[in-house]
Amino acid sequence: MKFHVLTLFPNMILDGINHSIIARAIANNLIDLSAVNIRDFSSNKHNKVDDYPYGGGVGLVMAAAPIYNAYKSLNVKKGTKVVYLTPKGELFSQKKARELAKEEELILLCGHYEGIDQRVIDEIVTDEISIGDYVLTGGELAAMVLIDATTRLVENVIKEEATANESFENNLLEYPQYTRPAVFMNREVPAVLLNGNHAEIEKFRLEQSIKLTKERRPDLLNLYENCDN
Ligand code: 6GU
Repeated sequence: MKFHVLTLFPNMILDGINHSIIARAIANNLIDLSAVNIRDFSSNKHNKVDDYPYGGGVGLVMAAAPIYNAYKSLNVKKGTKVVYLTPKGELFSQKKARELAKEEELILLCGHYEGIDQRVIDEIVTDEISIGDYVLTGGELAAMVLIDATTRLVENVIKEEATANESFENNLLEYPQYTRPAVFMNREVPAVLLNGNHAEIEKFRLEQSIKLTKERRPDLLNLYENCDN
């Protein structure tokens, strides 16, 4: 899977995400990451990419042409999704990450300032995604969140079992985990985890998941009860 990021801060993406599992996925050619600097496609002698909003108002708007030209330079196949990261977008989810992980190639457009000229959005963008109900200074961190969540679902990046049972996959939060030692600061590992009875362990973990979800995310629990687990 190939990610192309259109951004004014390519190094934020390249330095930010090239670590740990994502770095290994890149090294193993399971994903490819390129960051294109929108500023390189400005036709202005000062490399200006933003301007005052028509109609007035605070802040600057990113102009359409440099973004469009940066997009065209990628020369992607027809049908390639272009995701604009914006607080106005659809809320990102594990389901959306699963969907995007099936794509061969993906373009991520990061905005800054007060937004992007609507006409280039209408011309090239296929999906608008937000990562939560708060405002970031730009789309780069959101793009990195999307790349991270999507990459770990790409085949062979991590063991499939590792993504099957985790939080959100079945609308339950994950059960607590323990490792050695068996006693830490007078706190013991739950005895059921030490007895080797796998049916009992599974039952305990499901109970813990349901309890935690009930306390913290009752909205998810409704989804869990209404699906066939
Ligand atoms: Cl995708 N962009 C910005 N600028 N702020 C956000 C966001 C995206 N998602 C949540 N807040």
